[in-house]
Amino acid sequence: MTDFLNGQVRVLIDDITAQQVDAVVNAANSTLLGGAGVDGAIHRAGGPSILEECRELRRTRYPEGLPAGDAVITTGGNLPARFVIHTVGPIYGQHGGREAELLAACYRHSLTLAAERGLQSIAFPAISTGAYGYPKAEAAAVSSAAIRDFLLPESAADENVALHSTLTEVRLIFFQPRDARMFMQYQKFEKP
Ligand code: AR6
Repeated sequence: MTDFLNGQVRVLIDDITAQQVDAVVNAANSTLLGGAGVDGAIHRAGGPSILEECRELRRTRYPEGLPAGDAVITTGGNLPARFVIHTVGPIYGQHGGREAELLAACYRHSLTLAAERGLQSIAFPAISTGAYGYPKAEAAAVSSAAIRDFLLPESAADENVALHSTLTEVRLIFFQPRDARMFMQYQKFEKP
């Protein structure tokens, strides 16, 4: 079983840069100027127009860098995806216990940006679980709960509820089969 929330969420083993969706999410850093892992792969495959927009965002809106938990949207450049949503995950152990809150905010803010643009499909990598050291089991629980709270109509207290209608597909992309299996084991799409 790799589908959750009535098929709105799908878990896949694949490369984030190959996703044919409206937006792919980048596991960026605060500089927005690129790095390794997902970030490097997205900029390599997407070409220079993404970096140009990132530089402009730094110049205009985020001279100090994009804070952890926030998200911004740029063109998808040469990627199959039309847009890239750049979010900065928490570095595990460096936010005084606010890591889970910040990781959830990455997912919520990325989904909000997609919904505000009227996008239908979005693909996420496992944010913070590489260079940023977030334990994969914990990240599975936090990220799935954040996606669930955004997509489920029961979370009507959420101020973004009116925007949810456009998003019909959320893909969660894992590079390694064992990471996908770990995610499946620890996900919390069902409300406790
Ligand atoms: N497709 C899907 N998943 C991938 C891919 C890919 N092409 N490449 C790696 N992963 P990371 P972070 C998985 O390190 O932990 C960068 O330097 C990988 O196995 O990309 O948020 C940035 O500039 C891991 O499970 O992101 C930042 O400085 C997950 O994606 C910093 O790393 C995330 O790994 C961000 O670290």
